[in-house]
Amino acid sequence: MNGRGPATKPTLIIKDVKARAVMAPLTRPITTSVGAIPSAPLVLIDVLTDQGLVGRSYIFGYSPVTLRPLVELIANLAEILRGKSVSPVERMRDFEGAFRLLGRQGLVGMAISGLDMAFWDVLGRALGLSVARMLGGEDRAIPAYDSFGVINPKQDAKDLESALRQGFNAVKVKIGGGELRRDLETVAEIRKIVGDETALMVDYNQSLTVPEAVRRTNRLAAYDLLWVEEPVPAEDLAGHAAVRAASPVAVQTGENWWFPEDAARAIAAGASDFAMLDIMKIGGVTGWLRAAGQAAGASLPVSSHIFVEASAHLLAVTPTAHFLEHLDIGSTILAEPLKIEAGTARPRGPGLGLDWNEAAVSRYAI
Ligand code: SMN
Ligand code: MG
Repeated sequence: MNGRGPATKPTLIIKDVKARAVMAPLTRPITTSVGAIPSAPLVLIDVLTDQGLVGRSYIFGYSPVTLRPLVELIANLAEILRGKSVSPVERMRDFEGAFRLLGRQGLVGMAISGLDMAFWDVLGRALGLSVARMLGGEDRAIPAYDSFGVINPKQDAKDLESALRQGFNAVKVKIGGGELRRDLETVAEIRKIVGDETALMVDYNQSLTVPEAVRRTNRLAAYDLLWVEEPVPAEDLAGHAAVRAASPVAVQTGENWWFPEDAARAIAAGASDFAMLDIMKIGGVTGWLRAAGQAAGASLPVSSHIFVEASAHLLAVTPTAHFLEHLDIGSTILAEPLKIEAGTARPRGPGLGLDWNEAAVSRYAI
């Protein structure tokens, strides 16, 4: 105290927002029953503040066709952000107002979430704290599972074995796109390779109908699966609830919930035994906190979807935190990729801990 009351940090003001697109090589290509992603279409966001501090985040466009529109959308959003304070809750309120008529699903929601992440990042940097610590948590180790695409267990056995050697005691694979017989062969082979002590999850990426999902999960249950993920289209909440009622395997969904309102609808529909939050679709850090509160209220264990660096901070403060999904989309353009130690990931600050490897960013720029 100096007689003038407690010292307060000056409010950070948004000076400008920069967005750049890259096609980042993947350390492991993403293959699913409904299509493959050979390299990662990313948009890198830099929020420049009046005090020289920069907030950073990246978002994942799934397809390269989204990159140019996302860069332009974020540049246009800069118009309504310049001169405003870096106050994520207030800026979320502005975004809700600005897009009340249009709605926020899709590219708009991705841009909003990315900006929100960058706001929290720069607040953490200003305080010299990781986002996990700024939110009242610790930089604690979060259990992670290694997430594979569609694999051929015979050819890819060495990758599964290397995951176990790295300390992972949980793995997920994507299946579907063929007959049940193939799923059974794949899962049987993987169970043999990883042993009985490793948690095993499967992801259908929305590719089945309800009756087919019920048929397949009843046969796959013999392999002791921790969850079956998105067996039917993500927006079919009644369908997920129906699978859940008839499946001996617990159902995981949530990576396609848009903003906390979708989480509320899915939980009310009884669509899932777990919740998998995607920080880019759930509304950034602000949206995640609101959805995590709902999941905790409904006793649903929460896992993350991609975005390993940012998600580690949020899982550290999620009351029912379950697993971090280890699926790397950004390490090739980051100065310091997230480390996995003994099958766990630890949030790293300051902020979200994202710094660009500018040489790599230039190399992969589009
Ligand atoms: C996924 C991840 C990244 C791209 C597409 C799909 C996914 C998962 O469903 O759960 O890993
Ligand atoms: Mg999935």
